[in-house]
Amino acid sequence: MKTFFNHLHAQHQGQYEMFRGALVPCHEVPARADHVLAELQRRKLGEVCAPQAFAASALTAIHSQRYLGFLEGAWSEWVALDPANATRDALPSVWPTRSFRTDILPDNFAARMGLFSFDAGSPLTVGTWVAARAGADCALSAAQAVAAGDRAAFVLSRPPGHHAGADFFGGYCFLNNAALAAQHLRHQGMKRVAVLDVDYHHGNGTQSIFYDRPDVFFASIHGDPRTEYPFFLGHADETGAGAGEGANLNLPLPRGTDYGHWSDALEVALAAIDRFGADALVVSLGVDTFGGDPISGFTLQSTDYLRMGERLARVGLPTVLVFEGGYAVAEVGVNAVNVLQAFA
Ligand code: Q9C
Ligand code: ZN
Repeated sequence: MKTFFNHLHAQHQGQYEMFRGALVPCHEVPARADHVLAELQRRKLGEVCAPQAFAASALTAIHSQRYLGFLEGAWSEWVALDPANATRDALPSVWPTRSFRTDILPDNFAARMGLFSFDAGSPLTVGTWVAARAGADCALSAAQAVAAGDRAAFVLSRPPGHHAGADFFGGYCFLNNAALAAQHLRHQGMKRVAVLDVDYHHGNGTQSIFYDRPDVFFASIHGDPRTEYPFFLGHADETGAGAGEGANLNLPLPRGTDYGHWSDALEVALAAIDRFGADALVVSLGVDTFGGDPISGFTLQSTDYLRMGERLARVGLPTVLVFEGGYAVAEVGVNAVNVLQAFA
């Protein structure tokens, strides 16, 4: 299995995120991807490939033009406000909630940060655009390889993507790599694509992007949003809208869930994907379901990721696996690569 990787991921290096009234060190750090790469190389699993450079039209297939324009220029705007900002991360602090207008783009930078985001935990830094853009190229390249006949491909990119919507960032995510891969598979002729999100957190961005579409099925197994981030989406009664009715499946589980119960939900998701009749599969592969994860609540063990990978391979579909969350930094390489090794 090819891995699409670009060293530019490390250009996205947030210093802090807002947590309980304080700025605390970021969980989503460059070392995460470096540990996965090191473990892949240690086990000699497949070839590590640089991505191809895709045109902007591949991004506008998923994200709005005004959001992409904002993201690309955001760092220069931030530094133009005050040269001292060059040493600080940009975080939003004001949002247009219910009753506010989102159709008028404010001139004020802080207002646009809020318009295009949903939390204060996702710092925008000097290298965020470059890293996210290279990560998107990795996702598109993996989809290209699978559309051309590869059995599977792995996207090893940062920042992660599944919380990012068509026109917003949040949850450490800026460009939705899984959605870009799914859309590219569609563009390359796959008629029906399923996205299976196994990250601990509900993939609200991916769900919202495909919610009214009948050609992309979204299934997610995650911590119940009643108690878990991102809180405001991911309930079991969200089944799709309009032409997409029936093409969305959420399987929320309580804190403390172990692999035995988690894998029961996996069987439910895979049965639905089978009924949907997908031609290809995109897996949002977060390993923050690990018992040792510092911000999550499931109790999967490292060997469980071998069982997960083996089961995903048995689906038998051409598959793009996209790295998402996983914050137990010392174990993230072993856990993610266990999935890939068992899959292969
Ligand atoms: N201080 C992904 O796994 N913050 N994103 C939780 C911890 C948000 C997770 C609070 C977690 C986002 C891709
Ligand atoms: Zn997560």
